[in-house]
Amino acid sequence: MIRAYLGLGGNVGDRQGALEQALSLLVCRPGIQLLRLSSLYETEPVEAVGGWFFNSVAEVETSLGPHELLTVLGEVEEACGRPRLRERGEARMVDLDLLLYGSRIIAEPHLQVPHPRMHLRRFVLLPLAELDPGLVHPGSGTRVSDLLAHLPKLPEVRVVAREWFAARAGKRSVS
Ligand code: PH2
Ligand code: MG
Ligand code: MG
Repeated sequence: MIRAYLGLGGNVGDRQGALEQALSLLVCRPGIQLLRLSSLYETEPVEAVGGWFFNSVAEVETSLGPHELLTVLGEVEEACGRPRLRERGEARMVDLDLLLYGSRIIAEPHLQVPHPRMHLRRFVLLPLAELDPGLVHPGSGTRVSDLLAHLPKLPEVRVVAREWFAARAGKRSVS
């Protein structure tokens, strides 16, 4: 079993609903267990078209290999309404990024782990540091909390909700 970290984001429509749908689909898939989920953040777009994003980071345990996991993320994105063919930076319902796969470093045309821009992005590092500030970024050997400390405070990243997925799922089940 490998511990992996996934970046969740979206800036179209019901942003929280879309991320909840993606998580619900992910946890149904064999070989993926959700261990922890960061708070939900509202974040200023970085080199992207459209409005502010909702972002979060999920810590999962998986028996899937990195390529299989990437395929599942693409399938869940598609099931949530995101087209397979897409342009970089376009507005999107759901974007699921493989940030870290254990301490593996993978540099292939279609799979780069750690995610090649994660160390530059506050909307990734803040939720990740919330889960595990001492986690070491395998590319640079630097702790996530140290990477975060060296980033500027802008573009803005602000907490929207702490217990968002379990809370809404719980409410749904009693209503
Ligand atoms: N994702 C991008 C590009 N820019 N900006 C924010 N705030 N959040 C994102 O998830 C995001 C972005 C590419 O996937
Ligand atoms: Mg992305
Ligand atoms: Mg992506």
